Amino acid sequence: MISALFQKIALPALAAAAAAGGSLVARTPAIEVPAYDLAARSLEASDAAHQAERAFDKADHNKDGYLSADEYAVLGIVSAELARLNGFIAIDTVTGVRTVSVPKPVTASLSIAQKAAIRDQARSEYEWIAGDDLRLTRSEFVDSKLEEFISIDADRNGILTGPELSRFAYAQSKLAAVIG
Ligand SMILES: [Ca+2]
Ligand SMILES: [Ca+2]
Repeated sequence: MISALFQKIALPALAAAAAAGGSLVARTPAIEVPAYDLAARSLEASDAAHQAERAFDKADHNKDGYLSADEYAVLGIVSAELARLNGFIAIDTVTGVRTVSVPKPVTASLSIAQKAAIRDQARSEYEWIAGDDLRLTRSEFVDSKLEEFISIDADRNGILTGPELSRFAYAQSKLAAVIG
């Protein structure tokens, strides 16, 4: 009698558990592992170039193969907003997305004045990177990021680690225009 009652209760419960387990498995394929769970330990120049290519493609909104001054400025503002919100920079490396934390993360969004400061900074960077024709190509953009990589690689070993990594992430965040 008791065992019959137990079976009546247990079987639906088991079925429910099996269904839940089944759906859990179905909902967590490897591809859905959070992309931002891996902190970078080091970055190579090829990673910086890979990240730059991805960033360029996202920033080139009208897909004409160039970044306009506006597209470049929007990239800076979006980068700063994301860095403030997340407290890290996501870097699209050769082996996948890695994160590097950035200082003073704040959840509030940027003020109009802060966006203007980032835009001003972006304008002077843009003129420098794009050159006299004021057309910023993909290779100019990637080269500028590689130059940045080299300038940040203080010990000249071709790899960014520790404080170099932090400086690289901070440079990508564009927060220097608002934090200093
Ligand atoms: Ca464009
Ligand atoms: Ca180094």
